[in-house]
Amino acid sequence: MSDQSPFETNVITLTRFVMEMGRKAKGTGEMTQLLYNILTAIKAISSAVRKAGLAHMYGIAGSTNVTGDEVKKLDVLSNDLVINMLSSSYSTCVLVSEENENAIIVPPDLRGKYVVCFDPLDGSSNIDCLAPIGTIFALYRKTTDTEPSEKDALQPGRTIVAAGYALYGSATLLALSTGQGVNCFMLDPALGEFILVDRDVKIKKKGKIYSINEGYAMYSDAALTEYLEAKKFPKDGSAPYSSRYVGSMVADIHRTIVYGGIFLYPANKKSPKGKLRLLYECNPMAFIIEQAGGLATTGTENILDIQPESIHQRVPLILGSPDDVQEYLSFVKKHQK
Ligand code: AMP
Ligand code: P6P
Repeated sequence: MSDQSPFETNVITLTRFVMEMGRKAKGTGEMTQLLYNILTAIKAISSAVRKAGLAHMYGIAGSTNVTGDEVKKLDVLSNDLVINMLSSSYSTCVLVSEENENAIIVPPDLRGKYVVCFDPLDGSSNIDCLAPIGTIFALYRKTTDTEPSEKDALQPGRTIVAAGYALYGSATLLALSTGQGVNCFMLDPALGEFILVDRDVKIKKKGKIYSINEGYAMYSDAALTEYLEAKKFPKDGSAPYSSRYVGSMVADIHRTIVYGGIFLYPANKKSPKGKLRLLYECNPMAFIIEQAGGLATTGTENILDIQPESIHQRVPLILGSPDDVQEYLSFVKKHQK
């Protein structure tokens, strides 16, 4: 049920929401400023995503538009937007982006206390077919007093202080958690503001949808094969689950939060460590799912408990409604040697 009509005179914008949370926290204002700057980048990405076709921002970097200007590929543009907004917020010191091989160390005169790991445009392989894509981010506090380095980003997801994702779908949605639950905001293009639409979102205890790329069935282990068989041919007389897979993590996980069910990108013979990245895909999503009452696991340990070893490390990811994830884990347990 929507919380706000866009025509109300007392809408709760994300700017207002973040400011109120900041006042309550009695902080220095650094996190508030950081969140504001992330939101500005997301609004700019949303605008670019919606104009990409007109401005020829699809396709290969280095193409030019009708006026002969160099246009950047959407994911390059998104990455530049996030890096520039984060670096200029006076609240960050180390940035880790899916697009950059090495961590970005913020110049000393611009530094603050936060480490931010982000995927500026996840699912970019779906851009040209207009499938939903997203931006994912996680904020950590720098815990060392040494010169900022890549090592400051190697923190378990349990230490996340804020995480969120933007979904550029039929509308632009932002889901944000700073550790007190998950709140969802919809971008009102007329206002240029995100409006609170769902407070303290909670995932269903059990859903009826599984989400996995079944094209990899030949690479799956016995536990996964048996689990999926049980979803398709239930032996207890219940209806089989529906299968939904967009192939864009933010879209598949947001649907899982809204409708319930399970999203799986497990390890398999093709990707022995899974495909999804720990620092800027799995950790932020696991933080949000746990804040919404769900579970997120590799199949053998909670995602948020993993001690990262490298900034682009891949891990298996199974997350969603607690009963669904626990049921999957029961199949893993059954097949453990
Ligand atoms: P700061 O001094 O602004 O970096 O804030 C210190 C701590 O207070 C942060 O790490 C958060 O845990 C909390 N905090 C500050 N501002 C906010 C905010 N806008 N929303 C939620 N938590 C906040
Ligand atoms: P596959 C998109 O490329 C992405 O990184 C995630 O957004 C998505 O969940 C996954 O890869 C899809 O991978 O192997 O099913 O195409």
